Amino acid sequence: MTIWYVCLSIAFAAISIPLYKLDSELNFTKHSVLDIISPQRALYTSSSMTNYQNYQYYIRASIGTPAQVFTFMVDTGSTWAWIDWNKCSNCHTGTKFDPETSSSYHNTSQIESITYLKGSTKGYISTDIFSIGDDASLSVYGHSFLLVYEEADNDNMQMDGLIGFAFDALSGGTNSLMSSLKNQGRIQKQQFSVYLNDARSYTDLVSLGSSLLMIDGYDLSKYSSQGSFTYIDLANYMGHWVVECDGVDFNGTKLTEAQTAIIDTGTSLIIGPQASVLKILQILYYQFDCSADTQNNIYCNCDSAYPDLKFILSGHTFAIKPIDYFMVSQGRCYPVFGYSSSLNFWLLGDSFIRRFYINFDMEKRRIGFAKIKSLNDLGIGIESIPLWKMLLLIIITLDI
Ligand SMILES: *[C@@H]1O[C@H](CO)[C@@H](O)[C@H](O)[C@H]1NC(C)=O
Ligand SMILES: *[C@@H]1O[C@H](CO)[C@@H](O)[C@H](O)[C@H]1NC(C)=O
Ligand SMILES: CC(=O)N[C@H]1CO[C@H](CO)[C@@H](O)[C@@H]1O
Repeated sequence: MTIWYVCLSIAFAAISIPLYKLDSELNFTKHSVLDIISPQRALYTSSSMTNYQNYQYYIRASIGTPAQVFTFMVDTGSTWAWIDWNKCSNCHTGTKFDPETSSSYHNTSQIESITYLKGSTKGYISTDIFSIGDDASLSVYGHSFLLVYEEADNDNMQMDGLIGFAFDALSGGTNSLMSSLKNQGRIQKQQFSVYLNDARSYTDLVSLGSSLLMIDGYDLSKYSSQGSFTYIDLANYMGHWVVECDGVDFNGTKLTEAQTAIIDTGTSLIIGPQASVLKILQILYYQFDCSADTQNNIYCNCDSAYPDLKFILSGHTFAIKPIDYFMVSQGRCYPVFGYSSSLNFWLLGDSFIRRFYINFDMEKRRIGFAKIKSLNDLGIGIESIPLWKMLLLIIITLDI
């Protein structure tokens, strides 16, 4: 079973995935997670949304008149929005859109296909009303999306469709949802912020609160212990949320195979150049308390200490903890990364993003990072506390 999910609209050759297994210990389905609010009020104060094994975060939005409600992946790695057509026979399991019952639906008859790093979709470019939130308070008219009639390799996807939050350059100039919201005067600034909670149990969810996508604003005091964001300008204007990467530091070894990094909520894990990822695994294997199982998967002793993984983005260091790059399975800590020999950049997905409260500023073409509050407030230094104990400590602390 593939345990990560990638959505990035770049065509690539096959990607290799290390054979890390996820078994029943981590196989818990959590409830609630990605809520949306606008600065003024909550569009979602509570919801029955699902954080699927901490690896897929999604929101609810509706299309059409009357509104048909769906779950959508929030993907900063692509721009088009899409939903499956109810006449699609090979599409993945999920709720599908019925255009015949929407009085505001329009079919342009044009066909568009999108190839993601993993998976692909093909559909008719269509327009309809898109509304974010149950009460439809943030809605746009005539928003372009793909009504999908064919797709491949989306079986792992837990949500019905996808909404892209990258730039219009990736959709050939067609308005992204953020652009439509701005053009129709529904938001003031084209910016949004993301908080992904790190829920490893139901208790965590209750303590950490729902994940949140905030459109046209941010709430630093609620999600971060920092008073301001550390902003990094985008490395280019090709359409992605891409920043310069000066290198990656792991226990004093500098990995310089990639010069850029893409911040992608549509990717569950961290994916990088094969050479860099293999070096990380080698360092763990040769310098730390790690071994290889019969299938050559590297796993580590959860009672030992491990280094932070530090990404140096445009001169600023962003460190993630062992808890972010390990997955616990049958008492073993498996480092989880994806890699591809054809990848010359880092794809920093949810396991990186969860460490930060992030402001995506489309107008100034920059990304602001602020350390998240929850873990900082516990005052735990992973370097001095073994990973397994830290996991327990978090759960106990949050239980109080
Ligand atoms: C996860 O749990 C569900 C429900 O108990 C089960 O159907 C599924 O096979 C499990 N998946 C894995 C990978 O163990
Ligand atoms: C959209 O138009 C194309 C071309 O006319 C047609 O083949 C297709 O069935 C239409 N799709 C929908 C959902 O109406
Ligand atoms: C340069 C560096 O940080 N090296 C450390 C790598 O990890 C080992 C084991 O924890 C340390 O002893 C080194 O100091």
